[in-house]
Amino acid sequence: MNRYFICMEETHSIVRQFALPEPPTNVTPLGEGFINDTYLVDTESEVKYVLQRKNGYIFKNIPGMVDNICNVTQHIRKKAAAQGLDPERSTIRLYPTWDGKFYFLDNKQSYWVCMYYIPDTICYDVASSPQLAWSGGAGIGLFQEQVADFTDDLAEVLPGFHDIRYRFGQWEAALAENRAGKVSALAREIDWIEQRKEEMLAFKVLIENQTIPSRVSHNDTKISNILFDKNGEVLCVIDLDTLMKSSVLYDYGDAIRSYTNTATEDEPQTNKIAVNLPFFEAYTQGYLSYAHRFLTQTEVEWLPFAAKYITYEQTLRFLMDYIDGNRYYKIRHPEHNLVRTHAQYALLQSMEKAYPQMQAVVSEIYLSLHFQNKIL
Ligand code: GN1
Ligand code: MG
Repeated sequence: MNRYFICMEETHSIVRQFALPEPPTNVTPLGEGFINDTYLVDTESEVKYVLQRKNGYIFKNIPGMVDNICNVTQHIRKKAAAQGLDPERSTIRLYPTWDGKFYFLDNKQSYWVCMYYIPDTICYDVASSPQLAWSGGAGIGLFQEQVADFTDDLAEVLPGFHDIRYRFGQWEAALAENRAGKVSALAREIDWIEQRKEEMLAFKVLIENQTIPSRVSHNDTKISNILFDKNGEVLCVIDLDTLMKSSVLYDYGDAIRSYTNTATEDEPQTNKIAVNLPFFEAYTQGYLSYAHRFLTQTEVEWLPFAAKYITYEQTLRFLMDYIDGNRYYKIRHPEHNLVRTHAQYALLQSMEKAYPQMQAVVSEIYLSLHFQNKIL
């Protein structure tokens, strides 16, 4: 109770550093992000804001991240206006501090940002229908299309983020350090990672030699990072912390990892976890309805593999954090990262079984969109 009070007092004084059009009244915790601390800011009117403390343990260049966000969201607002969409509901808007910066650095060296809260929106943790999955796919396709002609530099906020070669380096170091003393009890889980190293690296080589191109991508497209309106239509992609130039296949893979899971990311009963193929098909339909216009044929061919790649990478990241003493992801209990590891691995296994169907679905949708394009 006391801690909560102090924390809320602190957030009140932080939010007053930002030049908001309306003065803040209440500040309360918001959402379930694994990384940052997020608060909802009320005002006397209907207008609300979101205050967020960025995670300085993970993000080492927060001014660079904030620059990325300001530049890309400005680009999206212009695009959205030209497309007849409401720019203020099509992306996030950061507010400056009274001295004109888009972040505030407090006396504990924590970085804060403040943004407009887009009203009448819903955020989901799991997809509840194929329609919602379709809409989420269309949202990422539209986002990628809107940023496809953004040519300015972007800070590489998290170097090696989806680079499995880099992750294997971290993995070796974590195993050698054995910080939480768990390694000897995890032979089975470690083997899940080791067995698949080669096929994952083979995909990474295609990105390294630019057979698969680099584009502006979001890099964290799980369903809870998308806002939907009350009719289930996608509005915009949020949590732009990981905007970088990398392969857009990671965005597709990360979204499939989350939209097609029949259970939550930390479901302890792994027999409840599988890839939902109708949702896979719906997401892919929505996504390719935009993305077929700019993806190369090679990118399209590798979409199903990207889903396995990101699910594998996520299994590795949860397990590595468990081995490392839970320093990266927020956890609710000491075994949380191990439960998440098992859940991701169950999803990966299900994708491996369903892989031929996933490939067939992608190529059928792509071909039919191309055929329609030719005859229109
Ligand atoms: C983190 O910030 P959040 O909760 O949207 C993580 C993602 C993981 C995800 C797992 C910067 O995303 O990479 O896929 O958790 N973000 C970062 O749910 O590491
Ligand atoms: Mg995030």
